[in-house]
Amino acid sequence: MLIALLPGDGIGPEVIAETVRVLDAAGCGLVFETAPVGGAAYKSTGHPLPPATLELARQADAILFGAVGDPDCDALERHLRPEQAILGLRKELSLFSNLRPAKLFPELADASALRPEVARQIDMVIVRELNGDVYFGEKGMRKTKDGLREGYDIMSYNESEVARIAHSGFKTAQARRGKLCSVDKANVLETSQLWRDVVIEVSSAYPDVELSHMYVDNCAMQLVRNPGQFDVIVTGNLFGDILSDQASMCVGSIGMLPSASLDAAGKGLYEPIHGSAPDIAGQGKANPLATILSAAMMLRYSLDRPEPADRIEAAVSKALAGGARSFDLGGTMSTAAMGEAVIAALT
Ligand code: GGG
Repeated sequence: MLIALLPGDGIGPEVIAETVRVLDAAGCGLVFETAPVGGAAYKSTGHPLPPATLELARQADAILFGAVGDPDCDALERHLRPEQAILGLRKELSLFSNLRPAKLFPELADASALRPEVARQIDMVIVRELNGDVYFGEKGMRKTKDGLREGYDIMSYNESEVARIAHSGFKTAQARRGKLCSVDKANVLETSQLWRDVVIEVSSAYPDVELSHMYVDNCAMQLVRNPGQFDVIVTGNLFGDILSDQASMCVGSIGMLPSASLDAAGKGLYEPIHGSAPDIAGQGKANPLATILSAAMMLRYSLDRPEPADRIEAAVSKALAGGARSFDLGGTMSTAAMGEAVIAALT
């Protein structure tokens, strides 16, 4: 099985290195081929997503991605910025369904931003749409009639884009506790009104799933007030981006949340939800667990290898129970020491 390794920028290479060590130690027998992406790729090739990197991603059985984002590139035109690499990969490969599980490891109840008894209730998946919304709508800068600069990003969804992510949400809920909450802003946004209408239409194919709707502002509040009410949340690109960062702090740290970005056939890109964290890059302070857990999702969803996926997840749990704590979790262990702790816990 060929894995395209795209470490990217900042802490990306550090968390990817530990993840490869864990996959090797778990005896997964994977073949890795590395390619530049993001700011690193811009600096070496002049493009954040070079054609050779995209081709490798197409050919591979799965993609393991670190993070992109580099302050050196802040002044570049938007199409050359590092973040365009991940948006380009998602769009080019039709990776429209982003699964972001948020579940508290019981050992991390004290690291949560919530009271431990509330944090312990969290066990949800956020299903974020990845190919539409303001990220991909027409955007630009213009002058108003009064001569003021005005930026704009068009938010748009068509019904087929909403229907396919709705199916992902319903199927994810069917495989779990059977509850789907669709999150929108239908009281204000036309895109959200369409979103709600289409989700309701799709729901007739899933009579076994209990569907509810929630405005995104209420959802942000409910995530800290009563997160145990959520099983699966399905939402758009922008809302999902924000809500999943919020959910990550409810389970201890943004360094803990993995993700899978899937196409209709199950091909996937796997990445931590965190970015490149340039403030701690190169210091060995990054938490590699979100990437290691993303690799476990890769084994399960794209490579049909549930056994090593289970073992890696169990090893993360055991390492945490044994006291492994990186800086974001209130500890002092380095990125490499965290990887080592997971390897030592593999059975
Ligand atoms: N590993 C996630 C990452 O690199 N995030 C940086 C980023 O630009 N993300 C945009 C997004 O998730 O929509």
